[in-house]
Amino acid sequence: MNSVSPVPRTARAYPNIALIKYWGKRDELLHLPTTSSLSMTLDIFPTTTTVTVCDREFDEVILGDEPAPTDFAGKVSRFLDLVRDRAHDTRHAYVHTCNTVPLGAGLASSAAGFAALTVAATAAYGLDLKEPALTRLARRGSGSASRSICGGFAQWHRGEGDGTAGDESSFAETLDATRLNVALVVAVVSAREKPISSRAAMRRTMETSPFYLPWVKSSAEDLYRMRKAIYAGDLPVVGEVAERNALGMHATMLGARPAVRYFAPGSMQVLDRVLGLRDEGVPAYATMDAGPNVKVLCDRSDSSRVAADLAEIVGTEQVLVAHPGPAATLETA
Ligand code: 2P0
Repeated sequence: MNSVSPVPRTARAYPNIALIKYWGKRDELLHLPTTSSLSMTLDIFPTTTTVTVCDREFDEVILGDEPAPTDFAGKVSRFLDLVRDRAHDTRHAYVHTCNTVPLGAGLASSAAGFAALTVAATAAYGLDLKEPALTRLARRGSGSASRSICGGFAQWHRGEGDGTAGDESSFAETLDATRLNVALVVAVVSAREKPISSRAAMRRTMETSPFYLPWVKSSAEDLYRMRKAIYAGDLPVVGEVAERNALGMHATMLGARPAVRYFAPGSMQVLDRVLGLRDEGVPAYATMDAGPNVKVLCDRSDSSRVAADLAEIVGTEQVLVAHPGPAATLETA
């Protein structure tokens, strides 16, 4: 048993949007992905989480001002078991988490949530983990959380092999993107609840879609081109590769049985507008995740123009502008 004093430890982390997507696991327990992915951490809607180790019989999880729903609390508790195991400490914890993502904004809160929990919980249990180890642990909560440990642009490596070898080699790291000066404009098309969770949808896609393996193969080529373009500050290549990688991921879902379709009529309208912007000489590129909302990558200097155009389709209130944001951080005790 560790003799850590029950000091509350607080961490903050931000959502990320993948430009090369994660869609499918080769190991469901260790959350080892089929492909490497690449993302931008945002500067909006952080999750702030405080973990206090204490002598109580159960973990207590508070979400905002209320006790967390049972399934949410269960996920947090199972994640804390991984931390306790590493810290050789069996004590339970009080967890308070505040998530600022507006309901239905289409910015998955699980990435920021598990990244903040990873940083706060490891500190609370007295573990001193460096960034690669934090990203590997965050991955066990939610795959995409590994990328929210890093600031700016990050690559989550699929890793090689299975079991321990896979676990040790599947981590995220920050990429040099100093030559890119971008914004991500989010068009909230619908606040409707997802028809199917991304975890279930990616499993079904892998198991039933004939388009899945070709996408996995092309994703490796996309990643190679994207990394070079990010380093060179080449927005048109970054954007074109991001757009085709995302549309390819959605194509794999449309081939699943039964099909998984996250597109809504408004998504198509926004995608059309993005093509229109390009025709008008504005480099703007779309990406979509497990929902109908569309995120548009553009130069920072074009973000007002892009936001105004998208507001004509979805309404001003439904447009958010984000930029590359910070890594997950621990508040000083
Ligand atoms: C991504 N998504 O790369 C992809 C694109 C959604 C579409 O990561 O099962 O919540 O917890 O590892 O990380 C959403 O999946 O899934 C996701 P789990 P996660 O951002």
